[in-house]
Amino acid sequence: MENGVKLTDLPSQPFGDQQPGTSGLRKKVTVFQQPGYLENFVQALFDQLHGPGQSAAGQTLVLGGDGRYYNRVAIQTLLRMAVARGYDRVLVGQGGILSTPAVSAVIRRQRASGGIILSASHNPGGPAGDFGIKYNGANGGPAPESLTSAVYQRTRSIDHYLSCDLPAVGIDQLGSQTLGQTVVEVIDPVADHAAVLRELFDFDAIRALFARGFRLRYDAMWAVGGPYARALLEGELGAPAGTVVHATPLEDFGGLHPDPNPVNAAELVACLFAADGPDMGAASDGDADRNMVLGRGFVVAPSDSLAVLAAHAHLVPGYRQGLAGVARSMPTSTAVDRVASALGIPCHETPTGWKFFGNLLDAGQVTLCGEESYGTGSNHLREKDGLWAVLFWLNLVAVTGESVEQLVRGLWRAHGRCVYSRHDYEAIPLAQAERLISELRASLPALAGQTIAGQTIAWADDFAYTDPVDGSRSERQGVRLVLADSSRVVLRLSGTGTEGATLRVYLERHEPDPARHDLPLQQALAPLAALAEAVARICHHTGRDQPDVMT
Ligand code: G16
Repeated sequence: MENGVKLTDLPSQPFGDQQPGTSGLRKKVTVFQQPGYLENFVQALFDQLHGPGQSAAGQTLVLGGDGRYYNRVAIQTLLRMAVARGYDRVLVGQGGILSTPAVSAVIRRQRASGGIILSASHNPGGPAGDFGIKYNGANGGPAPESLTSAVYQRTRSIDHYLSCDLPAVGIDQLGSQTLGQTVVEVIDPVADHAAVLRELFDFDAIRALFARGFRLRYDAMWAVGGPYARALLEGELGAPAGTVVHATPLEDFGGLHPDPNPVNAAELVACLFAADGPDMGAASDGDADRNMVLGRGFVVAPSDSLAVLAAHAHLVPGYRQGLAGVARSMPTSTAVDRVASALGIPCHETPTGWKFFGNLLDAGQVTLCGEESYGTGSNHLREKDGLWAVLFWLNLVAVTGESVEQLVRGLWRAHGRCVYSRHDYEAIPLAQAERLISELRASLPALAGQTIAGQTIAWADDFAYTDPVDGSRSERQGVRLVLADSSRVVLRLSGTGTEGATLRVYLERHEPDPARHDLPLQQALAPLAALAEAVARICHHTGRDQPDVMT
């Protein structure tokens, strides 16, 4: 065929489940290594975007990933398929590297038609680890559910894919090459993202902060955030060399779990709690969209982080005009709701998954958004953005003269503390998890008014969301048990795991009394944990009497 374009048959048995989860298709590397597996998904995606077998002429595709094992192989597969489809341009990050926020930045600044992100986010990498693929549209944000489910349907019916014979395409040197109808451009992974961030923050104030001796430790967790953080923090803002640690993206993330929470980033936490530790700590995940922020001897809860950023946004150049509104995922604590109500701006509650913020951001209804799962972002992109959050905190520390801890304590003083914790039960056999959730759902209608484990439930439901912009409806997004004083327990199954099911139990209680703000977290939340156990019978269904992770 023309330009070496060829049709290759796919195995006659459809691949197992290629249904995307909360954030794209995530599976073990070994699943992706099956011949035709990645091709099947990409063919279905391209068919859905351009019409079955139709050309992508006139379109620009952005391509990159977090550098994990299989990234380079997958990039070559995708280049062959994109060239065969006749894309005008493919912009690929040098070395196959682009963080998730960087893909969003490149799509928007280069006016691309969309982008493909190769990442399993915070999941471990390496030959025995996870891999993933996700499509973002022209707004720079994750594809909506309507597209991902259409792609999934198509993965089940196609029997061939379109590719072409190409020698391995060089992706390590910047520059352009023409392959068939397509110009493949190897781009600097950092440039567009850095340009977006430069427009938002007071770099002079942050530079002056570092010049005064302020010490930051940024742990990139051997993942893709390293090059971005180094370029801006050490390269432009004058932070001393060595501020960014674990900065080189490794294919297996050094064998660690690149998920920035106090459990996985224990070394960073220890540094911040050591005598003479740095003033601030931060970490980002595998694809650098998540962030964790710490003060000296102080861990900032993600829900509090969102609330602090919202409360002080007017102090940052990019948000000087104020916020149109804020949004949080349903399980995220209500700290930001309290700030929004004080500011007199709307606060939207969406299902878990960044894609649900997209319409609100596009319609100008919200400026900042965030999630309990260590994600924060704004209308500057359509992805959460780890480095953005760290720069926001640095900007606030620089212009208020307050420490990270003082900023959070200020939030608690003004609005009370939303005492909050998430309990994860990992790798539960699927059938057990499904039985637990279906029994829980069945029990919901009878729960209101009942006193269980000493707690009286005011109301209970399974969260459903109607998108205010396009009217689309998402049901069964998490069970909520709410008490009269607004304390709540939320239970849902994770959409990002690759082994069995992960049950997440979110506990929240509002504490107005400053004298009680420092009570040990799990102790303060123990009555709610007992309620979760009594209602959902976690131990009965799973045999577990303790969560695997508490954050
Ligand atoms: C993804 C989504 C996030 C969401 C998280 C939830 O994060 O992008 O918006 O909060 O999943 O994960 P789970 O369903 O496991 O609770 P990421 O960073 O994995 O892309």
